[in-house]
Amino acid sequence: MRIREIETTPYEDQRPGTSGLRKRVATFAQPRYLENFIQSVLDVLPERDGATLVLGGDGRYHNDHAIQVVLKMAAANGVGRVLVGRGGLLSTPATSCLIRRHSADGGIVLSASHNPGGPHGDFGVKVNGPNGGPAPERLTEAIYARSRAITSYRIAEAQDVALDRTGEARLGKMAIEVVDPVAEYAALMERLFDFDAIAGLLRSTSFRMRFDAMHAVTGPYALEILERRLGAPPGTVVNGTPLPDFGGEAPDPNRVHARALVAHLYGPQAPDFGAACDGDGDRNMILGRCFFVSPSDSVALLAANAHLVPGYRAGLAGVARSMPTSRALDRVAERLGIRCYETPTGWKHFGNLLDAGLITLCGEESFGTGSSHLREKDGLWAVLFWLNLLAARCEPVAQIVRAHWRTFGRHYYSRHDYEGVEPQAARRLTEDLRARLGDLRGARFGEDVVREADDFSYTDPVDHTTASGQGIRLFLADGARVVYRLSGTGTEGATLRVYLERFEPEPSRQDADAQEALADLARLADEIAGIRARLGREAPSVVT
Ligand code: VG1
Ligand code: CO
Repeated sequence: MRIREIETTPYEDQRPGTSGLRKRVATFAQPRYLENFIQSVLDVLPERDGATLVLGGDGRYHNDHAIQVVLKMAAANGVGRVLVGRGGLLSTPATSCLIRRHSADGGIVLSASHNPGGPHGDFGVKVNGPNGGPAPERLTEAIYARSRAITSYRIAEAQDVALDRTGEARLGKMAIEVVDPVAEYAALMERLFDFDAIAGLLRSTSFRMRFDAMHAVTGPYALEILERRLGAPPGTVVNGTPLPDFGGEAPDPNRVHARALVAHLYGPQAPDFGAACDGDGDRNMILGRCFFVSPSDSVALLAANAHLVPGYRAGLAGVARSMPTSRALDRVAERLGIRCYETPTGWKHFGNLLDAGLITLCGEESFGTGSSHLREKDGLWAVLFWLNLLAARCEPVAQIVRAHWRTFGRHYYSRHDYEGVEPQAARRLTEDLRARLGDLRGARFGEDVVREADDFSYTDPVDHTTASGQGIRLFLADGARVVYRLSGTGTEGATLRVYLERFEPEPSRQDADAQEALADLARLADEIAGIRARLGREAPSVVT
């Protein structure tokens, strides 16, 4: 095998965001763009020579090409062994699972997650460490620094590796193992959940569900686990074949992008349970018949009911949520007598807490839920957790959630996204808020009083690294909260996220529509920050 060393010059824009490097396909398709980034990743791997890596992607456009580039570059850079998913496919959680089970040194997921795919869509590269989790900031910053100084990359001159069948192959000295993308992940799920009870539920005539894979990576996983192993009727999984453009939709499991599933769950033929996952399989949306479960409620409810699930019967060490996620989880933690950590947005911040055994369950408002079983959020895991609860409690989804609200109170919650806005205007909006924090404390707006205002910063209790500037928080005197934050995963313009939360302890007032219950708060958030005026938008582009 001949190794070529190819001269290159740096691209200036290869700083990973909240979750890897995400750009338009056209950006990734520029000469040497992907190669520069992959060489930078390989250069900062602590133990590159003879290392074992796990490699896969969500099947989006450019996946096939990029996976061959990564394999050839890994071989040229002395990597010892690569486990790659058959067909180049691996969900993000399955990658995490394989890294851990094979004690690999890290992994690479080719995905832009819930962002649209296809030739005009997005592509991305996520890098994971030896614990199976997203690379921590010091690693992504090292990759970025390297990408700005790069002068050459190494690549093997070789034929493409056949990935359509499981088995062993070689590229020079490097061993390649093409693995079934589903098998080890499915085995892990069988150890965590009561598959007999779930199978009983799915096979009974009185229960029906629909799982929407959104033409993305969870199709093969859901077909194997839900239909083959658990015996759900054929057709339970819809859109189960991964497509390079996800059928033209953003594979984002929320009420906007998973419209068809939502319409089905609210329609005349509505089944009892509905769920969807995102492009790379780490997000989940949970629906009951005519009922939407807010992700912030979902993680709180899983924590409160974890004792019903075999893998969590021993109890929870602690829990964690990202800062903008509602405080529903905090109330459950209080009741359970365990700690609830509050971290910045992005799964990488849960890694140390999980590794140190400080937490067992964690979640984000952005449809992400997970646990210590691996180091990524895990969409199908959340779906199976819910199915296990439904089997154990024999109650409809809506009834379970309402009972939870009665016990713990309801946190009305919504996120309003202003996507693709002018970056400078968005930056200025948050900078101005930051500059006004002192004035905002104690300020009165009509009936509302701002009790506290700050810019969230976090010190990791394990390695004591700090992350600052993680979002502007306004706490109102009546207990409501508004958070403003700029997205770190977009590829065009900037996205302002406004997170709204209001607590309602009184059961007779817990059944309102969330948008109605939060309308005043949304107006206040606009009034304080001047969103409409500054961004030139009348309304958010996505409401979840
Ligand atoms: C978004 C979400 C965040 C999530 C991240 C990656 O980040 O808000 O909670 O962890 O996406 O998810 P941001 O910076 O755009 O708000 V995934 O499924 O795209 O890996
Ligand atoms: Co994702």
